[in-house]
Amino acid sequence: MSKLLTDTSKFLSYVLRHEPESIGLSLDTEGWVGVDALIAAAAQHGRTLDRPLIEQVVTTSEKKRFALSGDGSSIRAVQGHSTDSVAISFEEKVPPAVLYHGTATRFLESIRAQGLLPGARHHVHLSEDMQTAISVGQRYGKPVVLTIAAGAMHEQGFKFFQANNDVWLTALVLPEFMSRTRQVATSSTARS
Ligand code: HQG
Repeated sequence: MSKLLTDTSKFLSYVLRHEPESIGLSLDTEGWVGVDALIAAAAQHGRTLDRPLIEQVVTTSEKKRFALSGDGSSIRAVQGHSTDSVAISFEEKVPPAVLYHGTATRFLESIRAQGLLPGARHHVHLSEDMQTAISVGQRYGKPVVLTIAAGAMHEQGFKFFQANNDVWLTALVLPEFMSRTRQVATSSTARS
C-alpha cells in the first residue's frame, strides 16, 4: 500500500474512531459522518482528501476498517472506537466455541489478574484465526495468543457481537475463560 494510502487510513482511523472533534467533526451514534463534511473539516485542518482517495482507502483496507453507506454519502469506521460520541448497535451473535486474542507478553501478568479489559476502546477485540491474533499482539511487543472459551462465556450469559469486518467484540473476558496458546500458527492458517 502506498504511503499516501497508509497515512490517510491512519488519519481516518484517528478521526472516525477516536478524536473526531480534533477536526471539528461530529459523528452520529452509529459512527457515520458525511463524506463531504469529512473532506471539508479535514481541509480546514490542512489535510487534503478527496472522494477517490477515500474510496481507495475503504476498498484497499485488508482489515475492512471503514464502510461507505449504500449511496456513498457517508463513511464510518466499522469497529475499534474509543470516542464516547459513538455507540454502534452491533448485532448480537453466537460466537464459535473458541476465539483468539493477541497481546504482548508484558501484559500477561495484568491480564491474568484482571481479565481482558477493553482499555480505551468500547470492546475487547477477538479473532477467529490465530494468525490475525499474532499480528494484533505484535503491535505491542513479543506476541502471545490467548485462547478464549467464547462458547462457554456465551452459555454463561456474556454477549458477543461481530463487526462487519468479522472482528468479534465482547465487553470483557474473565481470567477463567482464557488460556495461553502454545500452538504456533502455520502458514496454512495464515491469512494471505
Ligand atoms: C491489552 C487493531 C493489561 C490488550 C487490531 C491489548 C484489533 C491489557 C491492549 C484492534 C488488559 C489494548 C484492537 C489488562 C487488555 N492488563 N493489558 N487487564 N486487558 N489488555 O489496541 O485488541 O489495525 O486497544 O491485550 O487488529 O490490541 O486498528 O486493542 O494488547 O482488531 O484496525 O491492552 O485494533 O485493528 O490495545 O486491538 P488495543 P487490541 P486496527
